[in-house]
Amino acid sequence: MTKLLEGKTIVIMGVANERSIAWGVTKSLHNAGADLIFTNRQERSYKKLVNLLEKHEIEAKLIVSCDVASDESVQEAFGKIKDEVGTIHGLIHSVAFANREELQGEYADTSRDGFLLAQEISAYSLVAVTRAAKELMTEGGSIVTQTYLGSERVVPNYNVMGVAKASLEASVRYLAEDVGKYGIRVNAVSAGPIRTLSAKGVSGFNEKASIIEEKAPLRRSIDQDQVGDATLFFISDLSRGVTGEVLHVDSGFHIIG
Ligand code: NDP
Ligand code: KAL
Repeated sequence: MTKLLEGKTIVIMGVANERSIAWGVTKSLHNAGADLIFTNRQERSYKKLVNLLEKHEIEAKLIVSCDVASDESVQEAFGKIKDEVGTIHGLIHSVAFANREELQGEYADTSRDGFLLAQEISAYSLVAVTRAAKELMTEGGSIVTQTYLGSERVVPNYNVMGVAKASLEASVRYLAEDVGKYGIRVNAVSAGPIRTLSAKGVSGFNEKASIIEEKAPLRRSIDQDQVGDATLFFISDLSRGVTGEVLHVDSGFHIIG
């Protein structure tokens, strides 16, 4: 039997290390037979990725550097992908950033620069990469981003990132309308708390993670593999009738009042 993503080429943005959600996605897409292209920002992430790929015997089609804060960097990265690979069928956007000092205390204290930075890296970046990727999706495609419940509810400490995720989810809907006519779908996975490098050192994480085990319908924590498989669903044709959607992969926590 042919695999779900046999013959499909997918770009994955946001592997920092083995704990990254994007690494969970990598394993799911690789097991489904996809060819993978990666983008990193930091040299440290590049080195971690190369080691991980070697350890798991996964061969990347290409690894390019991409800082989503820069239009030139995005253009250069997707230009390189176009020149060296050509057509792509999917894109995983698993990138977010806010200054640590904005992820505590009151949201009302958010600085103008901190607000703009969180929006730029965590929300506008999806717009920029969708625009670049759609040129390479000549056979249609699927774009998936990663979001969190703090966009819909006030979650202590998530603050400026909650507002950026609200913007990201609204962008998913507007982008879905724009690119739907080219056979391209845009969706988001809203994951429950997962201990990753980003989550490290920000206060409030432990509390949110333990509430899931107590209160979520499934009474168990969320892991990268669950998010990887939900992302695989969005990337594959199994979800061909779905676009502009936000799917919660959070043991059902979001339904609890
Ligand atoms: P990681 O720290 O593993 O990944 C974050 C990634 O963002 C890193 O790979 C980092 O790249 C990248 N990044 C940050 N700034 C830039 C930039 N300017 N240009 C390009 N890449 C950049 O954390 P997660 O896996 O947790 O985060 C991935 C996504 O999942 C984020 O959108 C996050 O908000 C979301 N999410 C996470 C949850 C969790 O509980 N962990 C829950 C719900 C959603 P580099 O290392 O090279 O700097
Ligand atoms: C309520 C929760 C607890 C945590 C609060 C805020 C989490 C914000 C996520 C945001 C992406 C974190 C950062 O931007 C961290 C950054 O300031 C410092 N870290 C880094 O620079 C590292 C080295 C790099 C790799 O990180 C990035 N991002 O580039 C939310 C929890 C329960 C769920 C989470 C963690 C959601 C989420 O969006 O990640």
